[in-house]
Amino acid sequence: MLPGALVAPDGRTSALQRPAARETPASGGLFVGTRGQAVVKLNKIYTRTGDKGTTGLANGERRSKADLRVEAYGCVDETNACVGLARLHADPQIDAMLAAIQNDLFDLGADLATPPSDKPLEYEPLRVVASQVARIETDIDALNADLAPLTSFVLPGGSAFSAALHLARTVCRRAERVTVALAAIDSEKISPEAVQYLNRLSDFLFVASRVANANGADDVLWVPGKNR
Ligand code: B12
Repeated sequence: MLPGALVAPDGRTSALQRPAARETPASGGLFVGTRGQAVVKLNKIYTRTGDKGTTGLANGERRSKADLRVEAYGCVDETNACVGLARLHADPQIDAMLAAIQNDLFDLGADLATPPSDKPLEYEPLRVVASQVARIETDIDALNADLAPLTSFVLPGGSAFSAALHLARTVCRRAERVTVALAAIDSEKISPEAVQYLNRLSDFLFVASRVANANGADDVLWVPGKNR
């Protein structure tokens, strides 16, 4: 393989080079792994490249750290951290679902960090795909099967697992709002599955939070105006 050749996840290689900024360990980014796969390498960790408040998207483009796209994948990161915390309390069935979700959320981060462009990239960017959204739907259906329908909103809390899932749900919904706001900007594009995934994920986290409250039996429902 040519030095610096880039290798796609499916093994395709190319002598195409990434911009220099992406090839140096100092700025981080793409490296070729021992099995030939493309890998994101976090080695030095502090690169000082962001000290003036900008950061590099996955395509190398510089943006402000306050840019809505950076905010979008930052919120996805927050969601993922909340999911990680929730997993401390998970049973094996939901833990397996959450483990898959944590990996998906990095796919989503990669997707959002790579703006779709009319100008073809020299590689196939990693995007969230419909089957990932469909898997979440299947998981929702499995968990929802034993739950009684609700007659009011649920106060976020109950068991430690349920409270953590509610927190993850609300952060996920923030990620969705920011992603939708990003998509509304004329000069920005996002893949449709990115929003679908976040929308479905918050529903999954809600249903899972009910399962985590004794299948809904321990849910405390909102009583409108109760304490007035
Ligand atoms: C998005 C992102 C994140 C996301 C996580 C990634 C995600 N996907 O969600 C978030 C926001 C969570 C994050 C967090 C952090 N990050 Co970060 N992150 C990035 C960023 C912008 C993109 C990385 C990425 O997701 N790439 C996705 C992969 C799939 O894309 P790709 O590399 O383009 O891979 C494709 C290519 O290989 C392609 N391909 C390429 N060439 C070719 C050629 C051909 C022919 C073909 C066919 C294909 C092909 O195929 C792949 C699939 O599409 C990079 C900056 C950059 N410019 O790379 C920093 C970067 C990797 N992060 C960095 C750091 C330091 C961190 C944090 C430690 C920061 C912190 N203090 O919190 C944390 C670590 C968190 C953790 N849990 O590990 C540094 C690493 C520096 C270093 N070298 O050590 C970077 C380089 C930023 C920087 N400072 O410059 N990060």
